[in-house]
Amino acid sequence: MKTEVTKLLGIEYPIVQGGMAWVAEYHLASAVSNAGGLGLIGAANAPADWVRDQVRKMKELTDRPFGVNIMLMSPYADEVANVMVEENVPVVTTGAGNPEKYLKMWKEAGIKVIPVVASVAMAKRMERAGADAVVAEGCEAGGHIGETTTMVLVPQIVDAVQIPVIAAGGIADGRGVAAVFMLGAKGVQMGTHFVVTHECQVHQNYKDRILSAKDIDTRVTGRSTGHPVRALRNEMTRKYLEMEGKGASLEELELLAVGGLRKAVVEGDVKGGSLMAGQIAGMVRESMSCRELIEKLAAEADALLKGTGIYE
Ligand code: TUI
Repeated sequence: MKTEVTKLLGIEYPIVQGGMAWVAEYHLASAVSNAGGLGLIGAANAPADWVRDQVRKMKELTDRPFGVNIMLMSPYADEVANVMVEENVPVVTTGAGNPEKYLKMWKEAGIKVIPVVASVAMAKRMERAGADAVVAEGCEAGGHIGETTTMVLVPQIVDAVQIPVIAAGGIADGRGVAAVFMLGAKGVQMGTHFVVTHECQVHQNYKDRILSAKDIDTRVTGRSTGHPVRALRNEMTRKYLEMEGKGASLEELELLAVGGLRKAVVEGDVKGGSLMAGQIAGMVRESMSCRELIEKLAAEADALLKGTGIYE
C-alpha cells in the first residue's frame, strides 16, 4: 500500500501506532516498525532521560523508521524536544498543543514533523509552519480529545491543506482504513487495538477491559476543565463525572485523576485507574501480534479499495 505517507516516512504500510502515554514504549513501538508500520514512543509526562533511553533501546531493536510523540502539556516538553535532535529521531508527532516553537529546530535537523490536530484551523497553521503531514484525530479517539468526529474532521482538513493527512479516532479494522481513505486520508493512526497486542506491555487487566468493552462503554471526563479525556467507564470516571456535575474545583478533580494512567497500565487497577481507550474498543475482540494486526488491516483494506486507484 504505497501512499504519500509511506513515501514520506519510508515505511511499508500507511499505518501509524499512536504515541499513547504510558502505553507506547519501545517493546510495542519496535514491533510495529519491524512489521512495516510506524512505531511511536509516547513521551507523555516523562523526563528527557527516560525518552532518550527509550530511543536508544528502540534503535537496538529496529533499523526501520520510528518516531516519538511529544505531549506538549508535559513540563519536560522543551527538554524532550531537544532530545529529538540530539538522538536523531527520524519522526516526531505532537499532541495536546501547538508545537510551532520547535518546528524550525526539528526541520533543520531533518526530522519529519507530524502534529496531531483536532481542527481545520490548527491543521492550516501547522502546514504554514512547515509540518510534513498532520494527524487529524476525531473525538472517537481515546485520551485527550477535541470536539469533532473523524467522519467530519478528516474531509474538511483534507480540503484545507496540501500536505498528507493521517486519520485517527475510531479505526480498528480494514473497513475503518478504507473509509478514511475514501475521505481523502493517506494513512491511519490507531491506538486502542495496539493496546491489546502481544507486544504491548500494559497490565492484562487493562487489555481485558478493552477486549470485553461494549460500544457505549467510554466516558469523557474533564470537559469542564478544558482537557477532555476519553476512557473506559469505571469507578474513577463515575466519581469524576459526579464531582464535575457538582462543580468541583480543578484541584479536586486533578486529585482524583492524578496518576490514573500509571494505576491502570502498571498496577492493573481497573476501578481507580484511567483506562484511556477509544470508542472503537467495543469492536476490539482479539489479541494478536503487531505483525498480524498490521497485515490483517492491510489485507482487509486492500480487498475493499482494490481498483479505486487510491494507492499504488
Ligand atoms: O494528545 C492526544 N491524546 C492524549 S495526550 C494524553 S496524556 C494526558 N493525560 C491526562 C490529561 C491530559 C493528557 C492522553 N491522550 N491526542 C492528540 C490531540 N491533540 N488531541 C487533541 C489535540 C490538540 C488539542 C489542542 C491539538 C492541538 C490543540 O491546540 C490547542 C492550541 O490552540 O494550542
